[in-house]
Amino acid sequence: MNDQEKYLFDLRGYLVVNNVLTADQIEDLSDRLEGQRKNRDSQQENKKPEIFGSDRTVIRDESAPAWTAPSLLEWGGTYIDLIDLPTIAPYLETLLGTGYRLDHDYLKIENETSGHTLYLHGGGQGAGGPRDIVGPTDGGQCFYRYNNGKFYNGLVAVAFELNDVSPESGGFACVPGSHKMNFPLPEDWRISKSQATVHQCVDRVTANAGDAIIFTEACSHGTVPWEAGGERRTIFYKYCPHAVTWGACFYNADNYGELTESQRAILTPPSAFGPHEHTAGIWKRAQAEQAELHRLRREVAELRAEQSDRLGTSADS
Ligand SMILES: O=C(O)CCC(=O)C(=O)O
Repeated sequence: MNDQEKYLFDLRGYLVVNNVLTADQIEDLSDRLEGQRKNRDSQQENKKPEIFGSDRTVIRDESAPAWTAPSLLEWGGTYIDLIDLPTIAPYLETLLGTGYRLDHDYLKIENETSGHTLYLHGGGQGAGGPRDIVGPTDGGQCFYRYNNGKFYNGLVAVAFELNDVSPESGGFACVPGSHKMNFPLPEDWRISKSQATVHQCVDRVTANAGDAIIFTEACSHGTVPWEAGGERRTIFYKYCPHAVTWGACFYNADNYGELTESQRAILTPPSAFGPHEHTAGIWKRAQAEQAELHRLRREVAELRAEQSDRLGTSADS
């Protein structure tokens, strides 16, 4: 992260980094997404807006273990590479310090039918509250500061764009500089149902396919309603300092195939120690317990099936 980028991030609370993804990576991410969309369309009504992955606040599948939730990481390929992308890692290390962790991930699609409303959230001191989707209280989760030559952020989002986004289309927007605000966002600027009513203090940020918008959740931000043809398909990976958590669930690194040591470290659940041998030992045990739970559930299901077959057979004879 060079000096100009540090200046801009401190000034505005966000940064656009061009060409962080190669053409091959964009293609792989798109292909895997479109495969999932086809699958989903055949399984259920075409729900709008389309959101994949999980912000890890709800459990939709009752058979899923409590502390892991669905994730884009299950799609494999480049979705795994995004955990620790060489073009992004130096920014995260500067903004979050060493030992940062991936907290949650999701992907959303905007188009003319997705019906989004700009709902500004986050913003300096005192974010949170019943009207702010960053959380029901300001638990200090939206912090931003620069002190003694270091950045401190409570959550840093990396938004990877799979399509070009022009200023008049819609997409990511924020109130630049609001990560340092001492006053709450004026309520009547928070919600805009069309582009015509978006307040002039809001920056609409443009980006091309393969670019990443890196922003601090402490900046008031949201999605400007999409008023153009085509689609915006954006992947969000959100990172915390190692001792912080936003999600109520964590990643089980055993669920996503072969990972590098560094990727596994970034998936470590939160603690003051970060990816340290003591915490690693504790989570290894939790992962073994989760594997055992899956095995036992399978065994019980098989025994129940055998029993009901036997009962069915003896009732017939
Ligand atoms: O659509 C966007 O880029 C904004 C997403 C957003 O509001 C968020 O990730 O909290």
